[in-house]
Amino acid sequence: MTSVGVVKRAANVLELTLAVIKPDVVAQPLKVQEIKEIILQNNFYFIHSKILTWSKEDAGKFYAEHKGKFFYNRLVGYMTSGPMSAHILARENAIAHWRNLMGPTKVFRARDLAPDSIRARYGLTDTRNATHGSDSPESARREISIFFPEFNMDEWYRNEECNFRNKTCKFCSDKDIHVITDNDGCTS
Ligand code: 3AN
Repeated sequence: MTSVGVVKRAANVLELTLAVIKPDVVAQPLKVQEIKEIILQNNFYFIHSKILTWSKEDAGKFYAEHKGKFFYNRLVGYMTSGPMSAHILARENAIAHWRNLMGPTKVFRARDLAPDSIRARYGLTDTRNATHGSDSPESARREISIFFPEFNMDEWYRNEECNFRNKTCKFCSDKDIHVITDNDGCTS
């Protein structure tokens, strides 16, 4: 358990987003730890976490919208070069907040416009930009289903969302997820 893992209770419905720490960062465990600390300090809940390595087919499915662009082959090569750390995060306004923490897609733009952002601090180039985050509720649903096919988002909203919003949770660092530590307060 870590002390920054206790999340302030949220007033509004939690939103889910996909956060991915990309292969070159995962190869450096201290950097992964630092990024997770940033996520925890920003009051996100880790709902599910996994380490996984993509095949070229997996990358092609995920980045179908970029097929044909000049950076596509470089992007697929990079994203299949080693394990990634993937997380379903929950928070009020999770999608916008995580993208804001990451900063602009292009690392040099991030360094200029948002020097404290994750991509400015941990990114190397426009392709090797450290992290990924969904950009809309529709992308979050699609991307979470690709990374976590076993996760049922509708069921989570029906059965779990109110628990994470109303109960006390702690971050369990050995499993990389938040766990609920009390049994009262769930009103919906
Ligand atoms: P984001 O990840 O910020 O949503 P997208 O979806 O436009 O950005 O791009 C997906 C990924 O493609 C980026 N994370 C980055 O790795 C790569 N990429 C995007 N634009 C470029 C570019 N101009 N040059 C090289 N790689 C790029």
